[in-house]
Amino acid sequence: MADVRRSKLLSFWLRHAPHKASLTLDDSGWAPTTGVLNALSLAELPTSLGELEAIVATSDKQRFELTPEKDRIRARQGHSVSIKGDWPIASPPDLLYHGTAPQFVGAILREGLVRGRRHHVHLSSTIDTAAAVGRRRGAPVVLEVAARKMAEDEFVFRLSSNGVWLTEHVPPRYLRQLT
Ligand code: HQG
Repeated sequence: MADVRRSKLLSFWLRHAPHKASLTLDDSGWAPTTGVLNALSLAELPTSLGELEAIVATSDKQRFELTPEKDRIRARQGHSVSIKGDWPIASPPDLLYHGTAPQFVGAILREGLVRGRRHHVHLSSTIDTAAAVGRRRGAPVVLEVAARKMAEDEFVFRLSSNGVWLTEHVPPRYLRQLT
């Protein structure tokens, strides 16, 4: 599916490697739409603005957003490149969830959830979504995060506009393995 290829390329460029598409992201992660369309064309995936709008609108996880003027585009979260971001600080529910793979659980329960190359650890508001994230790597393991307790202990949570909860580190004392 060409749209999946386009979507994967957009994720790669807008989260991790804008230089590969000769793009420069601003502090909030925005890139010029014309630059992205040019890069798609150079990647032999010529795309009209209308097609790009459709990819943004139909992305299953609502990964991208366009400005109302459609002159800029960005990934809503998931970056490893250095941007400031403008994800609003938000007050989390009692519990959030993280889906992962069995081989990571030992390390996670020892050192907590770490963000690795990304800006944040990604948490989901439902067990089902967390299980789907974990399933990308095989049989999923779901961890419950005592998010409200963390917030009470001064950990900062942010909420991306596609509903992913973001925080920098979850120490093991706030984690409980569910599956
Ligand atoms: C694991 C997808 C060992 C962590 C999804 C995860 C998500 C540790 C992996 C988004 C660890 C990082 C992000 C520790 C964490 N020791 N392993 N201490 N702490 N890990 O891909 O959360 O389709 O960077 O459990 O839907 O899996 O790309 O993060 O397994 O929202 O839009 O290290 O990516 O969205 O992997 O997924 P990732 P993630 P997209």
